Amino acid sequence: YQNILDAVLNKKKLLAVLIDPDKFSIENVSSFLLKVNASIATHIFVGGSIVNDDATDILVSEIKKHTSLPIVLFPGDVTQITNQADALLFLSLLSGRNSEYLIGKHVASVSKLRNSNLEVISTGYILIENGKETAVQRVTGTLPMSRNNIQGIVDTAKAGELLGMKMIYLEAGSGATHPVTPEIIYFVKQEVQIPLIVGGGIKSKQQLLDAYKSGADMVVIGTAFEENLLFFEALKN
Ligand code: 1GP
Repeated sequence: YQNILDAVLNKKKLLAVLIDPDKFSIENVSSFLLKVNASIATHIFVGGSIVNDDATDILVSEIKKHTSLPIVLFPGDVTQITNQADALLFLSLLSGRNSEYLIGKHVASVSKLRNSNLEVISTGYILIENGKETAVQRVTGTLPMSRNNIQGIVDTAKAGELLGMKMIYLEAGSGATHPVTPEIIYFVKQEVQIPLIVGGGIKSKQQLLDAYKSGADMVVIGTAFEENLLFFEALKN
């Protein structure tokens, strides 16, 4: 977390490459990580909405062999927590009203976290409508916030900060048709002092730059890299 705070303080923008254990095969780790290591990526996130029980543990152990970037868990469920990683986003789904994803899963994860070395980073997670139904929506049984409800999104982010959360994550959903708008990012950034993460549906350099310019401290990209390794090159300059 200190590493992220320092970057924010120095106005350095961060990029997390998301690896979903459900979509990624172990055989591809070394070649994929070669690309990641040579890119502008600063972090690796590992997680997904639906993942088999041991898949995260096995995948993170393999990733560690091929990179020195920090590996941060971005779990869809308690089963995705593994001590092999460096840190864990302790996500609370603030856009929904499903108590399981606000506090229930957190309580259930304590037996795993109590004796672990993972750095646990409390993160307010806000799902925003993007044009199609997302896996987060299906799995959590919650609705995203309307992209027109900017004040509602800003207030939700602020409530997370007031609750003591360390970061806010604005999520359009993996493979989103429309990423979170620059306007939403801008107004949330004006309101909260904690680091702001933005992800979901970012597929071009322009969209990445727009997110940064509007105030995102860290951007998360998964699908665009999964679909086209050349995207790493496109981001180089
Ligand atoms: C999803 O924000 C992340 O949780 C990344 O989304 O796969 O669309 O890049 P993409």
